Amino acid sequence: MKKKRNVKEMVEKLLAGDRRTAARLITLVENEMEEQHEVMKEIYPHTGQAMILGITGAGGAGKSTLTDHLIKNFREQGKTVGVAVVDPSSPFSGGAFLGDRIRLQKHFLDDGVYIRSMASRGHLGGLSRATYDVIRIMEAMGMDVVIVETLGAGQDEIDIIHIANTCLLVATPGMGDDIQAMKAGIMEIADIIVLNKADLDGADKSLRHLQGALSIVCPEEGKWMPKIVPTVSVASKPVDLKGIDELVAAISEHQEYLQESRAIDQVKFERTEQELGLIFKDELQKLIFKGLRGTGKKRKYINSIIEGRDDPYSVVEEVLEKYLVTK
Ligand SMILES: Nc1nc2c(ncn2[C@@H]2O[C@H](COP(=O)(O)OP(=O)(O)OP(=O)(O)O)[C@@H](O)[C@H]2O)c(=O)[nH]1
Ligand SMILES: [Mg+2]
Repeated sequence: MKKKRNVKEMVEKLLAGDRRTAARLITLVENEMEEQHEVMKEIYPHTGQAMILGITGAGGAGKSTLTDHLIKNFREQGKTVGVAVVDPSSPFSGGAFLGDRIRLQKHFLDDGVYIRSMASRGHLGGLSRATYDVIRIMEAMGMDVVIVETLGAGQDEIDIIHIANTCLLVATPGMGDDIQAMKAGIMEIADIIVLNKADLDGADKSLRHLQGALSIVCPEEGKWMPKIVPTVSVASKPVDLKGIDELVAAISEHQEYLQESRAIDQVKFERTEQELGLIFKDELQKLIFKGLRGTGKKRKYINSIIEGRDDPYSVVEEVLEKYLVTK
C-alpha cells in the first residue's frame, strides 16, 4: 500500500516536471525494480504527444554535436527537449560520454532540457524496453521533443525506426564502401540522411554516392522520399557552420508529412507493437523462470542441454506447452 502511494506521489512530481524524480524513475525502470509496472501504468496516460527524434550513425560521426545544435534550435522555438543517449560507454564510441557531458553541459542549467545517458541495452542487443520507458518518462515530465541518440551498430539502428517519428542517419565523408552496404537497408530506415563533416575532403564525392544510392529508393506515391542534408556542425567561426537550419527545416517537413499523410498512425502502431512485444518477451521469461523456481527443473533442463540429451528449442517448446498452452 505504502509503495503504491509512493509511486503516485513520485508520478505527480514527475508530471510537475521535477527533474530529480525523473532521474529516480529512470534508474528505477533501468534496474527493473518492482515498482516499474506501477510507475509505467501511472505514467502511460500522460504520454504519446512528444516528437521523438532518432539519431543514429557510426561512432564519432557527429551525433552528439548535431544533437547540441538541435537542442538549441528547438529551445529557440520554445520547445522543451529531452535527450536519451543510449550506450554512451560503448567501447566503439571512444569514451565520448565525457565529451558529451562537456558539450552538453551548457544545457544542464536550462530547465527546458533534460539529458540522460543510458548504459542499458536489451539483453539480446538492440534497444531495451527501458529505452521506451525513458522516452515515456521524458514525455510525462513535459518534454515536447525527445531525442534518442544511438550508436549505429547492429540492431539498435534498426530498432530506432520503431521508436522514432523521424529518424536521422548521420554519415560522414569517405564512407565509400559503407554506402554500398547502406543501399541495402539503412537508406530505407532513415527519413533524413545527414552528411556531417561536409568540410572534410571527399565530401562532394560522398554526397554524390549518397544521392546515387538514394536514387534507387523509389517510395510509393505519396510516401516520404528520404532527404540528404550536408552539414558542418563544428567550426572555429559560427559563420562556417553549415546545414543546421536546413536540417531543422527537413525535420519539420517530415513531421508535417507524418501528420498530413496520417503516416504517424502507422509509426505509432509499429512503436506500440514493438513495445508490447518487448514487454511480453521480458515478462514471459520472468514468469516461466519463476514457475520453475524451487522445482529443480531449470537446472535439469540446462544440464540436459549441456549433456547433449536435449536442445534449447525442444526445452522451450516443452515448457511452453506444459505451462502456457490453454485450450
Ligand atoms: N571536421 C568536423 N568535425 C566534426 C563535425 N561534427 C563533429 N565533429 C567532430 O567529430 C567528433 C565526434 O563528434 P560527436 O558529436 O561526439 O560524435 P558522435 O557521433 O556523437 O560520437 P559517439 O557518441 O562516440 O558515437 C568530435 O571531435 C567533433 O568535434 C564537423 O561537421 N566537421
Ligand atoms: Mg555521441
